[in-house]
Amino acid sequence: MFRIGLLIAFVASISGSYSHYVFNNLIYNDTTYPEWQYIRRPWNYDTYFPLFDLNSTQMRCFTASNYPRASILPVEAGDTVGFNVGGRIIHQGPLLFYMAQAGLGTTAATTVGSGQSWFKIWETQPEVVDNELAWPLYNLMVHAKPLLTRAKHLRLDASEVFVQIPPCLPSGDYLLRVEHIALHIAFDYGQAEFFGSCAQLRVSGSGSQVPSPKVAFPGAYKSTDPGILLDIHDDYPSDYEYIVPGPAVWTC
Ligand SMILES: *[C@@H]1O[C@H](CO)[C@@H](O)[C@H](O)[C@H]1NC(C)=O
Ligand SMILES: *[C@@H]1O[C@H](CO)[C@@H](O)[C@H](O)[C@H]1NC(C)=O
Ligand SMILES: [Cu+2]
Repeated sequence: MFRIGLLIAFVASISGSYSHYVFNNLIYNDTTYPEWQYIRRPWNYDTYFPLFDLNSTQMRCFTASNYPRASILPVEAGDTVGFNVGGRIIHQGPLLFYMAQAGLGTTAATTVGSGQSWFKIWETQPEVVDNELAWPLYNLMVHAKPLLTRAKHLRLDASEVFVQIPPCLPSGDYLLRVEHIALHIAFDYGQAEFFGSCAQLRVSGSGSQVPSPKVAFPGAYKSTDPGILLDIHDDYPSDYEYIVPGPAVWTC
């Protein structure tokens, strides 16, 4: 009885909102702004529940249709912008950042991010730890053995994540999309978990390079992508090259 009680408590804690995460505060110039001031409130802001449907238009900014209007933060190309993480990034998987310029006649507050408009500006690579894939950013390991041997992936860390706005980015209004893909049960088809949100930025600067390649959400990912359908707990050689989902990173 005691063991069963423990197991249920543990499973409840990994499936509840307590253990998941959202990106809720923008951080800029050492200031952490209020929740959803410059970030579009995502559909799971109160549940922290993961999105599984990579075919959904929610893959753009993770919003529900009724999110409150957010403001636009002025930044300079080359500046570093961060997101505070509500909860903690506890699952293993890549952290990615994308941007999309606001469509013609729209602003960062009104653009929907449709079409081939998204380019990737950052992605994290795993390392092989104990023959499994592990993302070093989240590096305080919680060992839950022997209750769930597969729970080795549970790690606590990463309460803030940061990215540099490319210095050569042309000025204009942009969405900055942060995404974390949790892969701890991705060996089951369709079980990769997607978390993310979009900040609304007005970028100034004198950059003139054209970002590429650009992809659409949904469309950028497939359920069978080698970086989405895989067992990260498999037996990997130390030189294993993980293929990060989505396009190549655009660099200046
Ligand atoms: C951020 O810091 C820079 C440099 O100190 C300053 O020029 C800019 O006005 C600040 N912007 C905001 C929104 O705080
Ligand atoms: C996404 O759509 C494709 C094509 O219809 C389908 O094969 C796949 O199972 C879908 N993925 C999910 C997670 O629903
Ligand atoms: Cu999860």
